[in-house]
Amino acid sequence: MANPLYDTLFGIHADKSTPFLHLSDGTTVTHADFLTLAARFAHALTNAGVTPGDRVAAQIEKSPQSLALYAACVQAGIVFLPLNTAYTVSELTYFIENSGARLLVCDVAKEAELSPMAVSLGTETLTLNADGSGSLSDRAQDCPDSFDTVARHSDDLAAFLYTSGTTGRSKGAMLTQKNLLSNAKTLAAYWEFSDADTLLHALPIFHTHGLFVATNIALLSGSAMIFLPKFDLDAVLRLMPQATAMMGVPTFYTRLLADPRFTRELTAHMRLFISGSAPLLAETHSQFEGRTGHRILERYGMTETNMNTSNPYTGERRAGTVGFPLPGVELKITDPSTGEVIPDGKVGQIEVRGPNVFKGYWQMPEKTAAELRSDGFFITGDLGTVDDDGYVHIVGRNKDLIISGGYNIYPKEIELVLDAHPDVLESAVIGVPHADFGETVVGVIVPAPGRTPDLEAIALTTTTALARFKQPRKLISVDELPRNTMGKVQKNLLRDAYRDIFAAS
Ligand code: MCA
Ligand code: AMP
Repeated sequence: MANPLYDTLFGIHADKSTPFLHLSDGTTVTHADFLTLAARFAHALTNAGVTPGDRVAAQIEKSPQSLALYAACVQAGIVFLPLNTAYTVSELTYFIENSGARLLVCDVAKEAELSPMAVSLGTETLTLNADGSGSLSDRAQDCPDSFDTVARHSDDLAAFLYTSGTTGRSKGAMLTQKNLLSNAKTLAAYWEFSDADTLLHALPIFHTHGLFVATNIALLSGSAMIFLPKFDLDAVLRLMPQATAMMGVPTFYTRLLADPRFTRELTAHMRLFISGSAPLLAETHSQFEGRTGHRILERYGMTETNMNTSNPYTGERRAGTVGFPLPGVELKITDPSTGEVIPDGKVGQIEVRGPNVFKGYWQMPEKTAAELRSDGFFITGDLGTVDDDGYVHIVGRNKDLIISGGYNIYPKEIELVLDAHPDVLESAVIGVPHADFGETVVGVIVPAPGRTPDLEAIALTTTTALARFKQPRKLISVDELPRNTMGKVQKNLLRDAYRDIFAAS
């Protein structure tokens, strides 16, 4: 038995001295070098007692080594669990405990605060730093440079990605080898990636977009990547002339457009710009075309499903739409209350089915059953419509979600933290328009009876509980929250009331 994901993405490059990662210091990691690194890591993981099916959690900076840890996990049949580097100890504790991770890999700078928590949960800790050093690398150094790939079935788990929920509890989305591989194959073909491409990679690699969409496609098609530690405008502008394609969240494109150095000449040789993870404003789409002559290709996906729809590579890339269902993906628009299909042109909830759709939420059968129908359709929580030409439009969300700079933020999680403060009776967290991040977080609180809330002190409590990107950028105190006759908080009224407070940021 083989290991389809490893064989198809990584194994095909064995012994090839072709360039894989171009780094910002001018050096290049070849495919062969990368696979050697991955094989040594696979030995180090196995020597540490990690066995196939175990979870390895990683909160590490983006580097060739951190990407090699992903490859090592795939090769050794280990479930890879990447975590946002912004998460706090409190958030990490939940992920480690819930996933039952066997091993946590973190930066040495975080080891002192994370290790006691990991020990208490029976999880070993190793370190991997941004420069590639650390105890994992030390252990890998003398290991053999090849590793016997562990056989896996296409339905075996390859990765866990945690996604928050409307109840405030994060859920581990279980992604199989087939989920990842089928989507990579579809996208690489749909977007015509080849070994002639160089992908400008400035996304983080702890989410679907940067890890699976970008990296898996590059691996599958033999493309090289300009592998930047993060989105750094100067570096992106400097290195774009060496790239043929770029993937980004809308913030990447608005930041580029705000810089006069971003010109038609700079992008003349580029083949493709792709946007996703958050809505791309039609205005950004047309400004981009006006400046560069390129039409950004927008696509739509989720952690649970990988990519579902895409505008066409050849054919009209229609602004304000997310294109057509990808080959092999079925999409229907249903009535949220009955689940019945509703006619084209009408707005309803988007449901999708295909080999891309995940296996369920880790140890949460009720939540899985609530969102993944027994016939395989996944209820995305997005509201949309399909126009006469078949283009899918996302018009809203049936879930309480804020997307800031491409990161998903579930208000409930923040409301639970605010509500726990003694000065707070209740709270409502909303997303308001923000020029850079698309949306940003505002917390509206009602003081507890007889208390005068100290907003700065309340804000401080969010800093230990929540990653920086989730922390409200503004707290507002009101006498009461607007409610409908059913007693439900009317967040739309709050959004309307505060929609301009960050408009010019
Ligand atoms: C950083 N900060 C943020 C965000 N990022 N705050 C809100 N939202 C954010 N996204 C904080 C920093 O901690 C800092 O806090 C302050 O904002 C300013 O930081 P800045 O230097 O401007 O930020 P940055 O480092 O340049 O990052 C912005 C970014 C980054 C480049 C937009 O967030 C990013 O790379 N986003 C991509 C996310 C992504 O890959 N999403 C895909 C998810 P302080 O106040 O302390 O200074 S996968 C997905 O959604 C699905 C499957 C899909 O369809 O793809
Ligand atoms: P995540 O939970 O990080 O996987 O984010 C998935 C959510 O991001 C989707 O359910 C959508 O609400 C949103 N999303 C992703 N791509 C797009 C897009 N191109 N346009 C609008 N929303 C998007």
